[in-house]
Amino acid sequence: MRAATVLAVDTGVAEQIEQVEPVEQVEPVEQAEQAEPFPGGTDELFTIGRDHGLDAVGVAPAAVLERARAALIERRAAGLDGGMQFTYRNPQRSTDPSMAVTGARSIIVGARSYSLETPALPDRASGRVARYAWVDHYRPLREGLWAMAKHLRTLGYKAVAFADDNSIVDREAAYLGGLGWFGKNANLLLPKSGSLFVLGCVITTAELAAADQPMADGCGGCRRCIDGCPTAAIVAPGVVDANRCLSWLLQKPGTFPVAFREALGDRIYGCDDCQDVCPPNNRFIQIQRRTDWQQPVAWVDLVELLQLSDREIKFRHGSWYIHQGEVRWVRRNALIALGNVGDRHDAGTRAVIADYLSGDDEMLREHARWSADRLGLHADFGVDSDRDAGAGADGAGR
Ligand code: B12
Ligand code: SF4
Ligand code: SF4
Repeated sequence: MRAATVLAVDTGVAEQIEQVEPVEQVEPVEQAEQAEPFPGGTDELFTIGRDHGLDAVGVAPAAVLERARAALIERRAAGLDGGMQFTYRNPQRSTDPSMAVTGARSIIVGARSYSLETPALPDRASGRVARYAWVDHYRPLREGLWAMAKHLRTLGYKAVAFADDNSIVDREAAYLGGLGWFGKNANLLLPKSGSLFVLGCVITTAELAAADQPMADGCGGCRRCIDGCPTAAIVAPGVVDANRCLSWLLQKPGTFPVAFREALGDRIYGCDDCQDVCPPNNRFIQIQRRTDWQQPVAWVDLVELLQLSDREIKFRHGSWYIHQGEVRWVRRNALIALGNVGDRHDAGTRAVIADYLSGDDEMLREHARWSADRLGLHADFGVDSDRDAGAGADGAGR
């Protein structure tokens, strides 16, 4: 790999006080294409990205992401997509940078650490939030990407930043840009830093020197993520079956599969198990951030969450992906988690389950019946002790 294309990630604790300004929404604009070769190297550009909070930057050519395209098509045909849309909706589009930016020549890829100090587990029944969602890390990531894009625009190039957007498959772009290797858990791992990074890119008409080759595999004989996944969702190295992946099942609309409800444990948003067991994530000191712009939300009081109004849930958890903004999916997840980790003697827990058992949403009533049964409260509430009874209660498989 060309040394100049990747900024080495600092392996020491780089405490950074983040002063994040609101991200300026810059609409893609049609600009005259700059035909001249990019002046100078990429150093100045990368420095801009780093100064704006990116931990690693690289360049991939703006060719079609052939491997990702084939994987999307094959996995959808095999049913491994589990009904996801995202990049699966239109694989031709999400793997072709020139459909995002006409005349694209390069993809500048960027990574930003989302490692934070872990807040203590509260003493009340709490739902667990995956690390990447403790604060909105995409906002500062986009800010760093847009800083580079704006610089390119001042030089006359087209440049648009994307992060967690269905326009482009981020991990494959980052891999081709030399930022890291694909772990067996399908996450991209950065050397000496692990996988706790969000990824994004700038697609530009500027012709930049790309990584000569992707990074070599760093997993070796390890397979801890495969063995550590609570639902056996990693069906082959680098291949996740979304039908079994708790991270997707928590986002997917419909009835939560009964077979995976106990395995869900206390999770209400995202799942970190295949990263928590990963040696590089534990071996290396992470780039820890201080988040002055947002208080990390790692735990959510389940009884309180189940009592909030729609508006309050959206206000508190607005950065979560909630299918079509319907907060009943958040409540569904919270009911299962409460069934798994709640205290059957707690008055608040009993009251909230009783409320949902008599609510007007049959999908939520069914999940409340499951929780009551799981907590051994079926006799108290007069519900059948049959946790399989609710499968397919409402709205599955959309
Ligand atoms: C859909 C999606 C999901 C889905 C499906 C995940 C998946 N594995 O595809 C769900 C909802 C389950 C999900 C979960 C998570 N996601 Co997600 N997700 C996406 C999204 C929107 C698209 C991903 C995609 O297109 N996948 C399609 C398939 C085909 O890609 P793939 O599995 O990566 O397949 C590649 C490998 O198999 C590899 N490959 C091919 N042959 C071989 C052989 C070997 C041996 C190996 C190892 C690999 C390999 O090539 C394939 C093509 O690139 C991206 C954002 C984006 N726009 O790209 C974020 C993204 C991938 N997610 C991200 C994160 C953080 C997560 C979670 C960690 C969140 C959480 N804690 O719950 C989990 C991780 C779950 C996991 N083990 O993958 C980050 C990943 C950051 C990183 N360092 O890798 C991304 C990039 C978002 C971002 N912009 O930062 N996600
Ligand atoms: S996110 Fe959780 S369920 Fe999905 S593959 Fe990783 S460990 Fe398994
Ligand atoms: S747990 Fe092991 S096999 Fe899985 S991604 Fe980490 S290093 Fe690779």
